[in-house]
Parts: sequence; C-alpha cells; structure tokens
Amino acid sequence: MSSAAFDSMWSALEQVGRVGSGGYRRFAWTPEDRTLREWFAAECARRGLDLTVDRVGNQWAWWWDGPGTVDDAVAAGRPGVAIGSHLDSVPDGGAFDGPLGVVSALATVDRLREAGVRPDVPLAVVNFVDEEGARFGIACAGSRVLTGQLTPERALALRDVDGTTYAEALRAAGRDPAELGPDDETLRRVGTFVELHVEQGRALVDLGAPVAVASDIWPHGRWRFDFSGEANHAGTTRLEDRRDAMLGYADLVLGARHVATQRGCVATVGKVAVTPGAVNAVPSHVTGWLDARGPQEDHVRALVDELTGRAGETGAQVVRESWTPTTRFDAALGDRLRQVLARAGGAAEPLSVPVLGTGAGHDAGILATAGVPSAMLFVRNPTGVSHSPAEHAERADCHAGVEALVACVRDLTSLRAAPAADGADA
Ligand code: HGY
Ligand code: MN
Ligand code: MN
Repeated sequence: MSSAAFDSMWSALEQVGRVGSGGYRRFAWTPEDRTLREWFAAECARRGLDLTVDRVGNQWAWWWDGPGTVDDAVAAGRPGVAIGSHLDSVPDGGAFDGPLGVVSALATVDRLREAGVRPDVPLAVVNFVDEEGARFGIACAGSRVLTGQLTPERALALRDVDGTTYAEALRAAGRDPAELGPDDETLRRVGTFVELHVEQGRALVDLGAPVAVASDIWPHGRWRFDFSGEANHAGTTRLEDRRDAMLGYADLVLGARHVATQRGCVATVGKVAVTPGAVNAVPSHVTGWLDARGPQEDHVRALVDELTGRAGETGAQVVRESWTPTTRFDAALGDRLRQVLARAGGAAEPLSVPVLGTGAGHDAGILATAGVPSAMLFVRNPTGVSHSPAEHAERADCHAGVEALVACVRDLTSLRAAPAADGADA
C-alpha cells in the first residue's frame, strides 16, 4: 500500500539537512540539495519514471507507456499532467513545506500502479529547484527562470551571503551556467500542473477538513533597503556626531508593522545584514529586506511606497527584488477538482471541499501566471505554523492528501487499464 511507500519515503528524508532546532536547512545548490536531488532521482528510477532535467535544473520524471514518446503524445493532443513541488527550505524550515508535495506525488504513482491503471496522457512528477529563494534571495527562482519570469542574466549574478554567485553555485553543483534559461520544450509538455502543499495557516483545522483546493495567491514581493551611515567608536562618539545606519533600519521595521496594520497587509523584515557588525562600533551600513503581501494589490503598493518614502528621507536606497501579482488559479480546473474530491469523499456536494486563498507563493502560482492551467491542494496543518520547525501535518492527513491527489490525477489523466501481466494491451 502506498501509505507504506509514503511512510518509508518520508523517513528517508527526515534527517537530510536537519539542524539543531529540529528544522531544516536545505538551500539550493548545496550538498543537502544534492542529496535530495539524488534521492528524488533514485525514487523515480525505482518506479521506472523517465527522469529529465530542464535548462534550469528542475527535475521532471515522466510516466508514459506510449504510444510514442511524451513529445509524440503532446503533439497528438495529449498534453501531460504534472504533479509535485519543491524540496528546498527556508533556514530552520519545517519538514512539510515542499517535500509533502513531492513525496505525495511519488506515492500517487504507486497508488495508480496498485490500482492497475496507467495514465492516458503523460504524467510527470516534478521537483522544482530553489523555490524558497533562501540562499540567493528570489523565491520560485526555478519556476521563474523556466517560464521566463526571471532572466538567466539576473539569476546568474545573484549572490549568497558568502558572495558566491548563482553561476558559481551551479558550477559547483556540476551544472553549466550557460545552459540556464527559459525552457519552452519542457513547458510545452505540461497541460496541467497540480501542486499538493501543506497548508500554511489554520483554516482547515477550524473547518475540520483534511484537504482544500486553492483559489488564489495574494500579491507579494521582496524589497531591499540599504541604509548608510558612518562607522565609529561606540564609546567615544557623541550621539550628535553619529551617522548610525541602524536608526533608518529600525524605523523600517517598526514602520512596516504600523503601515501594514493600517493598510490591511502583512509586512515582515526578517533578514538584516550589518556592517561592520561589531557590538562596539556604530553601523556604517545596514541592509534590511522587506517582504510585503496582502489581499489587495494597491494596498501592498501603497504600503511599500510609504515605507520607501520614509527610508528615502534618510538617504536609503530601495530596490525591488521580486514582485508577484495576484495569482488566480484556473477556476474551471479548481471546480473540477472540488467535484472529484467531493465524489471521492462520498459527498455529493463539491461545496463540502473548502476553497482557500493563501498569502504564500508557490511554483504553481508561477506556472499559472505563465498560462499553464494549475491548481493546488492544501493538506491540514494542525499548528497552522510554517517556515518553522513547528510546521506539521498528521500522518493520516498526509495519506488523505495522497488519496486526494490520486483522485485528481485519475480524473485528469482519464486512466486506461494497465496491460495484463503478459504485456497484452488490456
Ligand atoms: O515566500 C513564500 O511565500 C514561499 O514560501 N516561497
Ligand atoms: Mn515556503
Ligand atoms: Mn512551499
């Protein structure tokens, strides 16, 4: 039974990139990422899936028994269905954000095989690289470059905190930076993408439901604020003589909370870099990164404009590092999946399947923005917490998530009976 397969895959991942807090540090193009990519490749090989890596480094494992190749099937009007998510994490991230979608996708293949059925269109399990942007600062970098929403030039020049560029990291991971770029050949194969993901909130707990369908992703973005000052001695420099870069940063942090409250948004300044970073030296330079989101795009923009104006008065430089407009998932696809899930759950009413918006960005949102019909399934998280070791999903709900994904894939790939053991077509 694939719940056993799910459980064994889950325990195989448990220690990869685990840190003292009990959370995970799985950054793109690091040794931990390599271990995860090798694990994914082995699991796909074990299932006889045809693994291809696109120009960005995203891993696509295809199940297609023919006739012809995946590309032949797509050319013959049978565009593929892709399921999956990402394996990288934020620093101290939870176990479920990303991996739950990848493991559930592989377990879905197992369940279909156990049921003796095979897809009537090509089915892919995908692992998107660098979804969190934890190392190089741009979220969904793998799907953004794939779809042309992040240029390879900009991506290759990104640097991590040690000054290592994306290009150097790719090279160290054995990839040719010159290959990095949009990959239409890969995208053309994907007619529908469904990403299963742990819920990053408590709605399903309060609704008493294990799985929901996503409706939309809030507009959200990241801005870098650079505050300049003058290094000096913490003990011998009079206050009136100081140019303390930390003061502008402090105003940003408190201003972000104040203005977000006023404008019905959420704003976070979760990352800061200080130069020289000594307890007894007045900071000469402080960089703070603002993450701003909200249900209304114009409110988010107004929030950022107000904070940019305040910071500008101190001479700060502000650069927008990424912006994702409101993403509305394909409504017809979402309704279809609600019907499927309602039927699978024995309920007549699709309304029994909750629909949730989210403030979290996802590769499914990037693909939807690129015009690929996409959907998301959320699995209940009893803590409601994410991007933290406290992130959780009960094992029974993880298994329910697999069954939900199986039901969706069965519907989307209009399954045909698998060939009989002697190979004859059933
Ligand atoms: O930042 C996000 O919303 C996602 O977790 N990358
Ligand atoms: Mn995340
Ligand atoms: Mn995620």
